[in-house]
Amino acid sequence: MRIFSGVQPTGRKHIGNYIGAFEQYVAGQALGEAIYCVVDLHATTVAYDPATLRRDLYDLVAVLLAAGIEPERSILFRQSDVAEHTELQWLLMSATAYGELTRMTQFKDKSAQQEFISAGIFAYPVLMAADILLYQTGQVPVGDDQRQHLELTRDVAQRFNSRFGETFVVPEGTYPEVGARIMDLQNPERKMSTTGGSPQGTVYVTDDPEVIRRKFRGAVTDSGREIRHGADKPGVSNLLEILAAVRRSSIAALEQEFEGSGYGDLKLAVGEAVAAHLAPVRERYALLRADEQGLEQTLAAGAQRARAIASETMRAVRAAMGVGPAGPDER
Ligand code: AQP
Repeated sequence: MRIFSGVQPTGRKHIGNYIGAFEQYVAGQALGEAIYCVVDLHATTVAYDPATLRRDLYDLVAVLLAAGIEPERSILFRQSDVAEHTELQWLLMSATAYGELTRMTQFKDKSAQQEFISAGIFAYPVLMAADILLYQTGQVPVGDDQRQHLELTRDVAQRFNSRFGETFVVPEGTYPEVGARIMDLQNPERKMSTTGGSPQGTVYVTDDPEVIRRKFRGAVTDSGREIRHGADKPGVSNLLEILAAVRRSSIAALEQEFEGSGYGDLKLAVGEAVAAHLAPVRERYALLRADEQGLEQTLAAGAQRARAIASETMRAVRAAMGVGPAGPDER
């Protein structure tokens, strides 16, 4: 079983990324061959600063290692180090319908935030499909916001296989049972996000424990007093989801535990639990981040292993599509 997921080196990573994706990445290491990619080429599709991109990339690699990704067990690498990603993206463009890309909600949301809407942001889901299919991936651990992109990846793989012959494994998305969509603490109708969130409503993995407690104390809650999960209580539901994820307990058990308590008690408990959960990660992060050369070495070793798998897939893709010279067994 091969597991693959990608993460963008944009801005500071938040507890949505951590709970929705990184904790699944760590767990995935015990389930199969895990491959995790820092997708820097995706980050160039919107307005960005080149120097900041490099810094953000090291920040992210250090966060992933601090979270528990073990580079001896999994492959951790940078997307731009493996040229096969962009080659496969181009070839998959011919198996992707223009209409499919126009229906992507993330394209609509993100392009609405841009002054210059690049062709790159439109073709983003095809690069994501290439990232995944290049490694003959079985499972893709992601947050709920990636569901539509995952479905597109499956459609593209199936279309390619039926047009050119069985070439790709058709991957499944895996989503955490709780915490697949962590919401902004100040606006619980919107997902917690690097680019679209509010500063006080976004809890960063590397936030100081006191800052984490303060952000939870200030979380927006709902009308009424009852602590219960439900569509009419987006603020309380979000807090319950976060607490359930970090404590690894069920929402029902938490509803029972907080029966009769006030919203203030819940906010304090979640702030405390998240601060404690992230404290060791923050400590490991500080040590790892101080050694950029070490981070580069980890990425270089990962890229070498990733390339070996990617080049094999590309041989099969080129042969299936009749691109390049015929291989010895095709003549
Ligand atoms: N709020 C969230 N709840 C649960 N999971 C989330 N993810 C992102 N936000 C949430 C998951 O984190 C992984 C890495 O995401 P990414 O940074 O590569 O891409 P993203 O979705 O663009 O991240 P952001 O922070 O949401 O940035 P914006 O909104 O600026 O694009 C993915 O598996 C994602 O599902």
